[in-house]
Amino acid sequence: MKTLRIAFAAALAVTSPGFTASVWAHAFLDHAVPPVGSTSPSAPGELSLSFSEKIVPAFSGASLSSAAGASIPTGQAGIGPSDPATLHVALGRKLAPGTYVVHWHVVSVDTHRTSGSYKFTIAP
Ligand SMILES: [Cu+2]
Repeated sequence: MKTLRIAFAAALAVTSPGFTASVWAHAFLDHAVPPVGSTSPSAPGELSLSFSEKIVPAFSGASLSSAAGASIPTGQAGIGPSDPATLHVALGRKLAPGTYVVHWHVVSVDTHRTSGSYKFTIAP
């Protein structure tokens, strides 16, 4: 009986810290400009995506499409020198009113890959 209890405690000690570390280390989208799900009267000059962890720019990027799925050309995604957790994507020309979808994929500095998408709308 005593042996069993010790084995159980040892298993808990091994698995719990590892599980916590892997959950906390991934980069998830924290906030964006234009904001996730927002409707804005003016077209943005760039997209800005701020993540929960520092990201590796060489393996991170974002693309833009219309709500119908048509690809919209953008500039190269990059990070600024002052904030390695924020991805900036320049927009070449002014976006027409409508709903847009941003697809992002990033690799955080711990080498884990995450991706996602969100919408924003420019009001007519
Ligand atoms: Cu991670």
